[in-house]
Amino acid sequence: MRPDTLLFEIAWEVCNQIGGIFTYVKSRIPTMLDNYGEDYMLIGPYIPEKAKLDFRAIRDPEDSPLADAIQHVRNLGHEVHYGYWLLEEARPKVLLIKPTLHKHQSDEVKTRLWNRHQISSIDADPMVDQVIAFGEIIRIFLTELVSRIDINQDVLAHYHEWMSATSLIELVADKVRLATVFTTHGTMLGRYLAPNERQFYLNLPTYNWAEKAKEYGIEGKVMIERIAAKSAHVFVTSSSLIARECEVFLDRSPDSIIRSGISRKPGFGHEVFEKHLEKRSKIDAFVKALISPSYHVKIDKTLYFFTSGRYEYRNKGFDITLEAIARLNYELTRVKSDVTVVFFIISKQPFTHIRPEVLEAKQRYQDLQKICKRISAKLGPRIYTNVTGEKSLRLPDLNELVDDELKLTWRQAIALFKREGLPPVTTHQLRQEDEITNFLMQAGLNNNENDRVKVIYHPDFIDRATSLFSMDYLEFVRGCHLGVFPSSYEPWGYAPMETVMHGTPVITSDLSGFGQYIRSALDPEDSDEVKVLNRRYRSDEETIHQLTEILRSFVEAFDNQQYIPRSSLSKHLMDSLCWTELQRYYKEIYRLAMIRYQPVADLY
Ligand code: 1S3
Repeated sequence: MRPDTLLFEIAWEVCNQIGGIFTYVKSRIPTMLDNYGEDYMLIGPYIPEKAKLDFRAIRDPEDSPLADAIQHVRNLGHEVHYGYWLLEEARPKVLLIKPTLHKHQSDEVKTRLWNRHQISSIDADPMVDQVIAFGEIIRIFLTELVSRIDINQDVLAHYHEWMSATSLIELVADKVRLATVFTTHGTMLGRYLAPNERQFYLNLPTYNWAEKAKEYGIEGKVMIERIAAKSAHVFVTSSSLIARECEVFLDRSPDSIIRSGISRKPGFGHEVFEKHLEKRSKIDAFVKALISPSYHVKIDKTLYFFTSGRYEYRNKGFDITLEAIARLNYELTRVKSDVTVVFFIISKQPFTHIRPEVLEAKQRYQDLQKICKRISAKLGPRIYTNVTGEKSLRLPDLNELVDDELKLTWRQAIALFKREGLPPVTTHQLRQEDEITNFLMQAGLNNNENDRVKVIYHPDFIDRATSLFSMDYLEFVRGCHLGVFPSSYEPWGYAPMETVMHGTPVITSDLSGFGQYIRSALDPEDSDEVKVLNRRYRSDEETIHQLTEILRSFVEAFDNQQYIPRSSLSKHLMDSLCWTELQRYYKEIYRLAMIRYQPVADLY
């Protein structure tokens, strides 16, 4: 690949967090900038409420093919924003495109997609309409850009998942002068069939993709995915699990399987433990604020478990996890354990606002802390004067040392802090009940004082700017004791990988790409840090049983030894999961894409 090749990375989750593709793209950016610098740019959808958090518009570049191409798209009436994606690690350039078209334009594009590629969008859902609009505007932009740049400058477009890919199909069909790579992070049919069909993996070779796409009403999406996979100069996925689906559902084996990574190594040994203690104290504060207005909770006998990810109830194993924690609660209550487990569920579901009782509890807890600080500030000098004065060596009566005003403020703060009801289970007001709340209700997991497992369902991703925990997601992960991810469909699995790499032990499954990789790299039977559940040949009931047992023995080990393990993967294993190490595979596939797109004559 020539050094000045322009590289576009195109994904629906650029500046738009929905699931793991966001983490993938975001974490790879520092390495991409190190390698491609100013020639690297991302393209994503413009979603105003998300863009306002981490996008900053800047003036268009002057007198350049890029500026002309952006202007061309705007002249056609499309809304395009050029600026920086404001990440902690880096600030890459991004182009955000409002994914809408006028009705007549949309009809025209849909007709073209049907005539040229048999992509059906009759009765398309609003998501498909947006995807088609997004793709059309990218097509116009890249066509224009390529026509304006020097003939000797190469362009490569790396697309992720079907939502980004209609322009790939069109640009290749139009023979526009650019190389394309398509990465699929799962397949549409896999996502739909895995949770609904019995023995999905066993029956995989027997499925007829067209019949199944029709049965599940996802023909348009599947066709976009299939044609993108077939059209791309290079086709990639992240695990052998998905590679097999690609053969059956997309009729193309990936050219390459590249595991996913993280941007930098999160540290070793005591550093990991110190960070855990620091972050844990913030979670302690949140839990005390939420629970102690209702009843006392012994923080030094409390463990924090969590699960997180895209809201796919069965695929991400939320169903198995909830059943296991309900059984764990039953078991711990039966043996009258004095350990409390607080179980956090972090996902994204439509909500209207953070529940006022959660914000109030946080505020009142902070007020109490301030009063405590005022009391100790006053007490300190008074105790000192008292013991150095004439009554020296006598223990002072602390009550006498606090004045009435402070006592009153304290009593009032306590009265306000206490509440009648139980601690809230859900931190945000959901627009409607979902499978998680229904399960919790039905299982009676409502944060009763006697329950040994308390649940906090946080239906929003954790982001530093808006975080109820006063930290970002990875800091929260560091503060917890265990991550639980028994997925039944998990192409790779960022959540378990990031968790264990940040020092928190994790449970994953043999149906996740990461779980399979870790099994090949270390023996999970002997490992405290990663447990890999056997889901592939087991029933749900067997998996729930196995998971409950692992959770129970984790609690037991903590109760017996008061020891909270932190994980420390070997340096070699950590390195193998860092983008700096994995980048060489991308260099190879980019090179392959350039070779394939050039007419053979051009190579000589
Ligand atoms: C996908 O995101 P998801 O949460 O929808 O892509 C991720 C990055 O490759 C992957 O880790 C995850 O398993 C997939 O499911």
